Amino acid sequence: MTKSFLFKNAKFVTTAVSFAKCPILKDARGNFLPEIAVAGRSNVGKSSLLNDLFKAKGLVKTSATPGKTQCLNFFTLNDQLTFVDLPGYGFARVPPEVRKKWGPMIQTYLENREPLQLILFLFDIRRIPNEEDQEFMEWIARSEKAAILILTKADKVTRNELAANTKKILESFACENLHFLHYSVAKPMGRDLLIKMIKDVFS
Ligand SMILES: Nc1nc2c(ncn2[C@@H]2O[C@H](COP(=O)(O)OP(=O)(O)OP(=O)(O)O)[C@@H](O)[C@H]2O)c(=O)[nH]1
Ligand SMILES: [Mg+2]
Repeated sequence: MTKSFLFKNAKFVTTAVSFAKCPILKDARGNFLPEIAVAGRSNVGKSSLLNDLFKAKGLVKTSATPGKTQCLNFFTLNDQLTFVDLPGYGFARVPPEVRKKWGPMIQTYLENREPLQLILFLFDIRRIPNEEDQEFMEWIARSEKAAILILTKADKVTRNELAANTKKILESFACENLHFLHYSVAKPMGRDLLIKMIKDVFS
């Protein structure tokens, strides 16, 4: 059966400070709502992408200062899907005791969260993956969930750079059959394609 998902009526549900505190979200029939996690380096544009996708300015807190999202923030869309805004990794200025908690929390979530069906891995189109990014990609692979690589801030590069950087990033991650797309909240770009790709995962 193909289910039609409506990309409207986004609601903030709760903030979880640990894996154990993640909410159980079910539909009227008692089935888990399919869950989509939004992951990636700090400041890559995770919260901005969610606001853009939801067409709900300000529902998800964004910031020019990296490290804004420090917990797992849960949102539902039309009471059909759950989206989770994950804390960003790789931000050096976060105190070590906080960083020590984040890594295991995100890893535990990705590998054990039952309703989780899709991981959106956001990566800045202007960067080349480093060791930390590769490690994160390995966590995603280990979770054995569907994943889409989203190359963000596409408005910040020229057309030529977009093509050249995309090639380098995909080569560096060396993941076969990895679905990817370009996204920009500023231009705007990628929203319709992302919605289509999400629907395809659940059809
Ligand atoms: N030019 C441009 N700027 C963007 C885009 N997406 C996000 N930004 C900016 O990037 C900064 C970080 O955005 P956030 O959405 O808060 O990033 P985040 O990944 O949620 O960051 P953390 O919560 O710290 O992990 C903000 O200043 C945004 O305005 C984009 O597509 N284009
Ligand atoms: Mg954020």
